[in-house]
Amino acid sequence: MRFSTRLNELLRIDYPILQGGMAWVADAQLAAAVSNGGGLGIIAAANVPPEILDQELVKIRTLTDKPFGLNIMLLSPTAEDALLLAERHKVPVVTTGAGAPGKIIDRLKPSGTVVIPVIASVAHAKRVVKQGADAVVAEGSESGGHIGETSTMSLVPQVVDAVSVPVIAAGGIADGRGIAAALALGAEGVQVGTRFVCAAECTAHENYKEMLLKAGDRSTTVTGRPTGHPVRCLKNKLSQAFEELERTSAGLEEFERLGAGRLRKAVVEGDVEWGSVMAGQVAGLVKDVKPAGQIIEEMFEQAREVLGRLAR
Ligand code: TUI
Repeated sequence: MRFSTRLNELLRIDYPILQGGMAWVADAQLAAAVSNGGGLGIIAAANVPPEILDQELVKIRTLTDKPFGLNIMLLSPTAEDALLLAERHKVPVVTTGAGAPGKIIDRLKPSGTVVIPVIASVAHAKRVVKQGADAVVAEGSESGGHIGETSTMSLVPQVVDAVSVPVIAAGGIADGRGIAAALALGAEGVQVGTRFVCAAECTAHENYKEMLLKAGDRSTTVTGRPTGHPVRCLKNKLSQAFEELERTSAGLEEFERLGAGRLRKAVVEGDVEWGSVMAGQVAGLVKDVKPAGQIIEEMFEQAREVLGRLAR
């Protein structure tokens, strides 16, 4: 059953849920499964070579006729290529992360592309809305991957008070209770990453999924703070090596050398000891692998139950 906020109209979806643009994880297969399940599936451009991303954008149209998105990671050297591909393929929705999306908004808005920056502070939210963003994802520090400093519980209501476009809450949401909480904070939708890594359609390595299924409430840590790009991931040998670098106040080159290629190593090769197993603090809530459509249905069913109980 449909669950409606302003986002449903903006994105032409049945459930106000976006799948996070997870580098190496969010491909056409996962994104199509989420879109077919009534949410907004998102392909991650990340550092994907343009010719491969081009193929993914062709592929998703063969897998779904529903709207979908492309996430452009602004730190990436391939961000400009991703922007060109978004234009060429007339991607309905573009989300951005890890930087200032002014240029992306300028280039994509005239053609009617919905642009939704992921932000981690009130100042950044205000700036992108002034630049023409259609909505914002307010991403709290519970999230996996590259994070800001403020938790979802504190960030979302402050962003809601600061802007008039729809706010999508991200970070710490893996079930219907999280959706209900996000709505209570004033969000009109949610973005979910970690839970969808254990979608049946997700092509991440089995070892990555296994490690997530075994994770608990204290399984994640944040590495790389000295680089200015802190990253939340599951604790393993790599995160311990990063902690050692921090203790010895190593130079930035040493962080870069240790970090290079680590996400691919975990997601594609399944090296969950020495790869970067990015995941949010809700890792401990992920207990099974099931189809993305079922994950969405069950999340909104539970949200409805919780909201009904609270209303009584
Ligand atoms: O971007 C993400 N999450 C990511 S990107 C990523 S790949 C990566 N790997 C290693 C190092 C860095 C990235 C894995 N996960 N989320 C969106 C997000 N954006 N989180 C935080 C921000 C952010 C931070 C600072 C956005 C803007 C910003 O400052 C821009 C400004 O102009 O103030």
